[in-house]
Amino acid sequence: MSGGLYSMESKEFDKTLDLKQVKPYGDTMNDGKTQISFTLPVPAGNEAVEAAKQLLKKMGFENPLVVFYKELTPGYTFFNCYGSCTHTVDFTAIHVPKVESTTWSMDETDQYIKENIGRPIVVLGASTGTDAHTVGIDAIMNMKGYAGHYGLERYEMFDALNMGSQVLNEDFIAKAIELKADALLVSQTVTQKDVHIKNMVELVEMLEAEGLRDKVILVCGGPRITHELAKELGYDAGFGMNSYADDVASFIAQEMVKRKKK
Ligand code: B12
Repeated sequence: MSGGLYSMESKEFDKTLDLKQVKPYGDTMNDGKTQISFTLPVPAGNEAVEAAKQLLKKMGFENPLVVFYKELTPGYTFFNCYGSCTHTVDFTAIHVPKVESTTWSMDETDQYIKENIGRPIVVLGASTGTDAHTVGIDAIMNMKGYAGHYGLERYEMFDALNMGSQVLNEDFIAKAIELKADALLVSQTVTQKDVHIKNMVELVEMLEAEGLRDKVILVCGGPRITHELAKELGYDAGFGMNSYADDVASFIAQEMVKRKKK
């Protein structure tokens, strides 16, 4: 739903909504009610509950409540809490860079490729570096797809190869050269110690060294990937959570045609 439509509907629903000062709500608009969970490295007990409440206050929550706690393992306690958020954000001032393409259905994209490119687009994907997570790249590429969206292998006009996980950048590039890939799809899930950034930058540098960077459409994705980060790192597009094969397929097809026209 677009921000504009959302604001109009919400304003009709509740006249006290001010999009310049938005905060969470649970029961009535602007009550700030928030659920939050975390683990503290302390044993369960009254002191632990008090520590959780004091932290909630420091986080800007009024009326902190611990509604559930459990010692997970000796010395580590998990908490479920509620509190009223005292902070607000200006929703009207938010601008998030997004991939600029129109998302079509599988049939529409296939038809567009037939009419404008005239051959299947070769796409190579992998979860690269040391990253062992495959579910994200499978969701985008596998025949059966994800959440009701068929993956690229299902498309008539995509030749898609999914190399799986823990694929080294050099092996990824070697396969891209062998297949004459038009587009490369990189999935990154682990972001600890910024390992995803190092890995993604290394790929760009290696592609540049091979003289390949401008010859391929380079796309990355993952739960903590944004389009803004992708562009910063030298990628053509970045897709985060709630993205599907339809989004990526449409982007690649439209981008290829755009480049052909240049
Ligand atoms: C399943 C899972 C695992 C499984 C993975 C099995 C497999 N075959 O993939 C196993 C148990 C092996 C595992 C291992 C580890 N995991 Co793990 N894992 C998860 C878990 C529970 C779910 C991830 C998932 O499958 N999501 C579902 C998919 C569909 O969502 P997605 O990946 O976001 O993909 C979507 C989008 O992001 C996007 N997308 C993704 N990739 C791409 C690529 C492109 C090109 C495009 C366009 C789009 C796109 O499209 C998808 C569909 O919408 C998450 C926690 C969570 N709930 O998210 C932790 C989590 C990701 N794991 C985590 C960690 C730390 C690890 C380990 C390092 C743990 C350890 N210390 O050993 C190891 C990894 C070791 C390694 N070398 O990588 C952390 C990562 C923290 C961080 N910020 O780095 C998480 C967040 C758990 C946590 N809260 O700590 N894990």
